[in-house]
Amino acid sequence: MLKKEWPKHSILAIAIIATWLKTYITYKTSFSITIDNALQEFILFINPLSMLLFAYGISLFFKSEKAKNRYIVAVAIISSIILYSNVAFYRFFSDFITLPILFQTDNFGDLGSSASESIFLTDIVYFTDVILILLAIKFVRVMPSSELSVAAQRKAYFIISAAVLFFNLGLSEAERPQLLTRSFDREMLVKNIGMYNYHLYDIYIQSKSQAQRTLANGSELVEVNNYIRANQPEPSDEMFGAAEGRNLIVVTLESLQSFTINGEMNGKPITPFLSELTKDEDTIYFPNFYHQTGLGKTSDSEFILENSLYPLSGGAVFFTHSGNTFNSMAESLGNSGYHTAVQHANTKSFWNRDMMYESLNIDQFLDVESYTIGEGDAVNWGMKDIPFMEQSVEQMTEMPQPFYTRLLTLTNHHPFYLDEEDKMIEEFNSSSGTLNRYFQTARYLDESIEVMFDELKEKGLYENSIIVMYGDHYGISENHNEAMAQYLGKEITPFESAQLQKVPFFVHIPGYGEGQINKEIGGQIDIRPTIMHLMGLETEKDIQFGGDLFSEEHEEFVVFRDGRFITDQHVFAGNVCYDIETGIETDMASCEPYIEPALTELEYSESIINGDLLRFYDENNGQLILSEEELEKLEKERQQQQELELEIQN
Ligand code: GP9
Ligand code: MN
Repeated sequence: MLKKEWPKHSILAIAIIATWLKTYITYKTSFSITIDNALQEFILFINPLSMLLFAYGISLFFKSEKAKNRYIVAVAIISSIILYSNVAFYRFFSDFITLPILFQTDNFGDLGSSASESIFLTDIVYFTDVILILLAIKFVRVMPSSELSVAAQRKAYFIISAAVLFFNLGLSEAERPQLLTRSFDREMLVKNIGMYNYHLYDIYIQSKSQAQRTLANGSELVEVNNYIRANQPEPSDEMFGAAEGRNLIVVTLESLQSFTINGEMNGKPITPFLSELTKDEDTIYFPNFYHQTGLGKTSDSEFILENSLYPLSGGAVFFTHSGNTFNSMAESLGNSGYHTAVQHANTKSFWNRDMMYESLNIDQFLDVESYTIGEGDAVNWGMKDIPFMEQSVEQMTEMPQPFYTRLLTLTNHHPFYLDEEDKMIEEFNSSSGTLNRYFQTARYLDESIEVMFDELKEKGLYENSIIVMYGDHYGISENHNEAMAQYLGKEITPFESAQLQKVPFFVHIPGYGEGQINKEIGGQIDIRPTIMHLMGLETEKDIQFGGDLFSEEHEEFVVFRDGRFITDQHVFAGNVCYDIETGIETDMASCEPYIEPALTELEYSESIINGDLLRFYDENNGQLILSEEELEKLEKERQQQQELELEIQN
């Protein structure tokens, strides 16, 4: 027993400081959280504090010293378990835990085995604060409590706690505007509001979306349906059915941005094959085409392509809503007699694909198990694209025809590593190794596409197929702006950043003969209607936000997942309106009329996903599936509306 008597709330103070420091040290040692400046470091340092003050502070309401101490130990243990679970999870998945992941553990096929490999005896250090607190309780003698002004002290304590919370939130808001309302990634949240607050926030967001599904009913779809019916462009007569009955091969060009197409690096073409293809008589190439993905990256692009819905603002819809009802392109083609498949040499549970593909009604998923990856066939994330293409085309020869298959490439993926023998051009010479290597992996991806074309021809599949290729999302993030500016020879403004979201989109129809560069401004949301119409399938009854890029009526309005948008004349980015031709800032009034519609589209799409609303829709007849009461209610509303109109007329 220590001789000296310590102030009354010593145990509480020791607990707060111990857990606080432990959390910060864990941030620095067990996660790779990117810190760009001193303010970010400061926010990271203080962010555990607000929650700890509150959680430990509850102990002030306990009368007996014993109960108080027990409670403090309980808080220390629970917070340690939360932190440590994240550490173990991060070792394997480089991500923080989010609720849906906990409920979908069976999707993480490898979770069980990887968990045991991610846990070590020495991890006991993550419980250092618990041990310290137990020691303090045993050895520190605190002054007996005086009943004096306990309530007033408590009040002061919680006012200070609240002040700390608001100080933290204020700094985060300054550092990362709209952190809690706009798109985000988990690292950014942990970095700004801290691990403990992040979990509370996550619980809030997830239970909100669960509640939305439970409370949702078919009548919510009425407004969305009306909006969509009013905005669907008619298919183009000329292109409708241009590829009817053919096999459909869709290739996802991993991380490929449009600047690589017809682009050079140190005098060498980056994508010689694809660049040549833009001039081909059987190819329609869209240079003004944008990705619209969010946190779900590749999986978001797949989601948009299959459904022509926007992905979610928070989290990957492949993870959060894989149980929903969808009306995918695969389902429609399947109903028209197509065999549908995805070919991707990665583990099937990545991005929860195995689950989601069931919901999208994809017949066959050829995952890593279906490929033979020999010596030297893998690099970076897995199987190299060239052997992948060779084996994929071989697999196609086994598929029942006509088939619709999607090939997901992998080599041109961050961090863009490549074996010496596969480097066909030099590295770039900027300060960013990422950008420097990107040119080489993009060049390799290009080569693999040529291999695919050759193989298709050799296997006799080429003539009777249509090949569609699109870039899934950016490869070079804004972290590399300086290097990118060096390459492009211009400063990367928010306008340029938005323009860098352009990804290639190719439609290649062997024998078509009228190939062209089509300057129509469009986005991934338009892929579904465009392809479906080429395949001769009507989409007039489908719930989809995109439009056929070949249609005369197609509207040039591309909404990014984060609310930025492009029109035929303007780019709205960073809350500034730019002229699309010059990139010069213009009057906000020019963008103003589009701000609401952009958000409306995103919100409608979000409500469909969160409410799982397509379960209330029959795409065969375009009818809503409504209950008796909903029908009655709608009928009443309609009558009231009619009466109102009559009154106005009189
Ligand atoms: C992984 C591949 C890459 O299977 O789709 O995913 P990304 O990181 O680009 O979303
Ligand atoms: Mn990707």
